[in-house]
Amino acid sequence: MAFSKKLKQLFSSAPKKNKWDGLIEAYKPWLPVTKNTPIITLKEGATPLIEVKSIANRIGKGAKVYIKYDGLNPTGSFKDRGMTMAISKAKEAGCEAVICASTGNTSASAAAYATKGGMKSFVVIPDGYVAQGKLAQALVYGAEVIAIKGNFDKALDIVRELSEKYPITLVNSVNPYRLQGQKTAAFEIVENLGDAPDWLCIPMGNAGNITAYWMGFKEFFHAKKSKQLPRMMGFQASGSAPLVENKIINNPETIATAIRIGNPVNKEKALLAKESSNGKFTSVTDSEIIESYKILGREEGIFCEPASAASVAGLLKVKDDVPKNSTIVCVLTGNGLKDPDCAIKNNDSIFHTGIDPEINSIIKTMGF
Ligand code: AN7
Repeated sequence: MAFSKKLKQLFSSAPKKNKWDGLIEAYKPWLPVTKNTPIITLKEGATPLIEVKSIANRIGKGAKVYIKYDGLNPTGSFKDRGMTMAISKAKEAGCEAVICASTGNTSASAAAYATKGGMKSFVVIPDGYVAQGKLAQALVYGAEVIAIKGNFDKALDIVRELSEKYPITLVNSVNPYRLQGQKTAAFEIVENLGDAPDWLCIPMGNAGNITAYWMGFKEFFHAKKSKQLPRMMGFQASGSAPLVENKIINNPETIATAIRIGNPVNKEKALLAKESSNGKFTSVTDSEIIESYKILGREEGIFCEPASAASVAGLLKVKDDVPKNSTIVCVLTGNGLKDPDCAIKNNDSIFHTGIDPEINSIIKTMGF
């Protein structure tokens, strides 16, 4: 057989990967888009659901635990799900510039999608409290970065007022299209598991994501795509837990800078999600967050940012409440690469430095 014919055969029998054109294409009937909406996408969504036995073993009772690894979105966080919608709708409305306040991930995502859509982006961040990776992203994606001497809550107050007075679209989660896009993560979980889980564990900052997940689970339940609804288990860092303590926190503090938020804008909606799902909000300490962060890295090969590890830390904290044979999904909202400083400071691995570049000294270092 001629070589070229063989080659042709080989290619035609190669398995074809399913085509994925982003979550708006995938879930169009469920989203507020029309044929006139220009779809601005970086092919976000379709993130993996990974079983994590090391967490299940710590719970026992036949629990099955999965990670929804949303840190694998194009800019490394779940924000891309909401941003593809917010930016597409802003483009449809003829908007030329967008603005957001951010603890980091929203700014990275807004910058990337605005650029993809040919729009300008301004991001207002708390000076000194945004992880390096996120700041790097906003700058590389071409945002204009404004770091203020104040926290996220202050930044959000400012951008809300600004967007009311000037022709610039606000893309924080007060923008309803954001939550519409984010609800698709719940759709994916139901499709992967064949039903909704018993529990959904999720970190909360501004509480937009928990609101979006609840919306997604309800929509699929009412469309009979799932037989049940999950209990919504929300977790906050203990130094920054306005939803657990039921009061505004004026000076929120936590190692999980992504959720360093003292006055969540989606508070009412999140409380409704908790009440209607028979859920529970609990706080976890920074050391509990770091403990889970390390377990995920060392025992599962999953690197998330500290805010994301709050969902797993929370699950382990309330593990005595887990009913027998439960299916639980923990959402890991952001990629570990976002916050390299935290990673370098918080691990139990061996790191030899200043070693002579000779085989003998390396062998000695290795303990042989
Ligand atoms: C990794 O980027 O608020 O409860 O400005 O980055 O929907 O606010 C980030 C929030 C969880 C909390 N995990 O989500 C921002 C911002 C990570 C995050 C949250 C955030 P919400």
